[in-house]
This record gives sequence, structure tokens and C-alpha cells, in this order.
Amino acid sequence: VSSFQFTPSRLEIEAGDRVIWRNAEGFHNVQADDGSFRCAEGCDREGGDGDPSAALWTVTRTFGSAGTVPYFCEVHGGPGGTGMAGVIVVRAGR
Ligand SMILES: [Cu+2]
Repeated sequence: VSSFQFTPSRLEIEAGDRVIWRNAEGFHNVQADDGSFRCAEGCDREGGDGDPSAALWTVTRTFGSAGTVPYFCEVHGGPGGTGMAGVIVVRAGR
């Protein structure tokens, strides 16, 4: 997370893999289009605070099932790949 973009913006993983978002600069968070997670300094509903933050936060999430997970920064982006957004493609595991 830097310069108002997620890098890489499209990431393919296998079910069970972990994804780590690391805020390198700026005031950001990461929120799933479907609301399944909202994170920055930890995640909402999981003991953390998903409000956008300029801290150099790191968020780790495990994606257990195949599917496509679009997400965005609620300060600089929006659902549907608008602005500062990305997508994780989770393939079925072996
Ligand atoms: Cu942002």
C-alpha cells in the first residue's frame, strides 16, 4: 500500500494462502467489497480497528475458499475496482 495504490493490484493465490498488506505510506485501509473484512490497525469485529490509518500497519488474512475477492481503500477508492482498489483471485487448493 503506497502512492495511493495496492501493489500488485491483482494477486492470484491458492486457497489457504495468506495475504499480507503492508502500509508503506499514507492514510489508508483495506475493505472487502462484500464487507467481509475492513482492516488497517487490525480488523473490525476481530479486536482491531479498520478505520483508515497513517500508521505503518500490516494486515494478514488467510483466504480459505476459492473465489474472487475485490477490495478497496475507503479513502481513495470504492467497490467495483474504483480508484485505489485491488482483487485477490483465490484458486482451489490442491
Ligand atoms: Cu488509500
